Amino acid sequence: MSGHLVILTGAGVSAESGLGTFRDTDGIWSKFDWRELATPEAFAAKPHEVHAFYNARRKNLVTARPNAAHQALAELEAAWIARGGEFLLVTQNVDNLHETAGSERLVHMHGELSRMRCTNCHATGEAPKELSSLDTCSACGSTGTLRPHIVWFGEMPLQMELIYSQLESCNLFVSIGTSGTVYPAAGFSQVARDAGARCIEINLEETDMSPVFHEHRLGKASEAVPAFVRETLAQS
Ligand code: BV8
Repeated sequence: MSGHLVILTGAGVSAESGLGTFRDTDGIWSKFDWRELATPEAFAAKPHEVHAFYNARRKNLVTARPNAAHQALAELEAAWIARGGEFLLVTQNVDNLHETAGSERLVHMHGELSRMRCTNCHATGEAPKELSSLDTCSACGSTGTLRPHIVWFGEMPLQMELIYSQLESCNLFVSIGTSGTVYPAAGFSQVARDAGARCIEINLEETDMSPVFHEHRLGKASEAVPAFVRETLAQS
């Protein structure tokens, strides 16, 4: 077992850590309208409401802990690299549970709840508990230019060149806990499959992207991911 492994995670991997998913029955977008809170237009129109939405979600990070799925993925990364393999974990999640569990080869393609960005000088930094439009950027001194370092709808996700180069050269692609609804992430499985990778989907239920995958493992991430990692590492 080695080769080039790319993993994509979504909100389902953090569900059992108590952080909400987006499109499940009681998901975040069933309570909030993403058009009003997760677009640059919304931030321009109502910065206070958007800051409040992200400040409330950032607060949840204080008590959230990685679950067995996050731990297993960190172990997989260490073992895979120790055996000479190539590894990248791409997450759509904006929480910090993968890095807290020890994942290092990690890309947050939709940004990070714990960080902020200045729209004037583009410097990023650790966000305070309560970020607001009254705050001043410590890098350039401008006030009212700090925003959550989050990729909103209509904005280009981060590190896309790196992600596509990894997808086009991997031989194993594993998608975990994502509904496969949001692009470009939803298209990653097809890119990997077209490049000849074996594609595995681990999720609570089938998704719109399920037909693209060679193998499906239905179950809760905290159970299905550790089982997958054990099996994968046993195929030494
Ligand atoms: C872009 C940050 C172009 C915010 C997010 C029509 C209109 C408008 C836009 C579009 C459109 N058609 C296409 C688009 C583009 C749009 C898009 O795809 N929209 C969708 C809704 C159709 N995409 C974009 O706008 C992207 N940007 O296209 O830019 C561009 C081009 C050039 C130049 C500039 C720009 C940007 C997308 C990023 C948006 N930001 N989040 C925030 O977090 O507040 S998206 C949001 O959805 C989250 O980031 C989340 O990560 C992401 C995906 O959701 P999932 O992680 O999959 O979560 P979900 O709840 O959906 O599913 C959870 C799954 O887990 C379920 O399947 C469930 O069964 C499973 N599960 C639950 N519990 C468990 C479990 N599995 C295992 N175990 C469990 N215990």
